[in-house]
Amino acid sequence: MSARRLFFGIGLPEPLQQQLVRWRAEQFPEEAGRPVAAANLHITLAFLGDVSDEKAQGLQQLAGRIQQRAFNLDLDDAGHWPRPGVVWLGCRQAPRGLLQLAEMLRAQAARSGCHQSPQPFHPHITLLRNATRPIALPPRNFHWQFRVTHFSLYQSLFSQGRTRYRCLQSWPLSEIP
Ligand code: 2AM
Repeated sequence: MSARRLFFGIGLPEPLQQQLVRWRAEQFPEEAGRPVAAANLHITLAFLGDVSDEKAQGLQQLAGRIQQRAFNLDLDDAGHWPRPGVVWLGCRQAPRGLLQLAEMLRAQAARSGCHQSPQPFHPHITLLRNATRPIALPPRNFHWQFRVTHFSLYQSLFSQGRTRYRCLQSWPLSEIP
């Protein structure tokens, strides 16, 4: 049976992707790591791994039942995880809506047999990969905000040496007060 590498995540508005890429180019020297392509900047909510079409359908149905409010996300934190070699952007205080959404998707994934990392969820946007050497992080004088109005299921594709994420389906978050 065919299996696709899938994850639930939050995409970024394109103007923000462009801003982040410009900022990254100013802040980090080339040797710091491999920059993630602008279109690939995202926040992973739940990583599913290689999933059969049948299992993906079940997960899509469950995702459609989630009732969750839209929320604002403040990007005001950055960090470096030397072991996986990741430089990331995140939030000093993650909004409750984000944590609840990830918690639900991760619980549904676990119940459907997708192994979930035992590490606590730390929402982040990976900016650089292969960043295994010590680096100086930029001063924390940056702040971007965007409204998260939907979440999506993505397929991770790798071809011709490049990773690309294809959005398979999106679900809206409610704006009702
Ligand atoms: P990362 O950005 O922290 O590397 C698609 O591969 C997305 O799923 C990436 O954002 C990646 O997170 C995340 N991901 C990949 N493999 C993972 C794993 N084994 N556990 C959790 N998240 C993973």
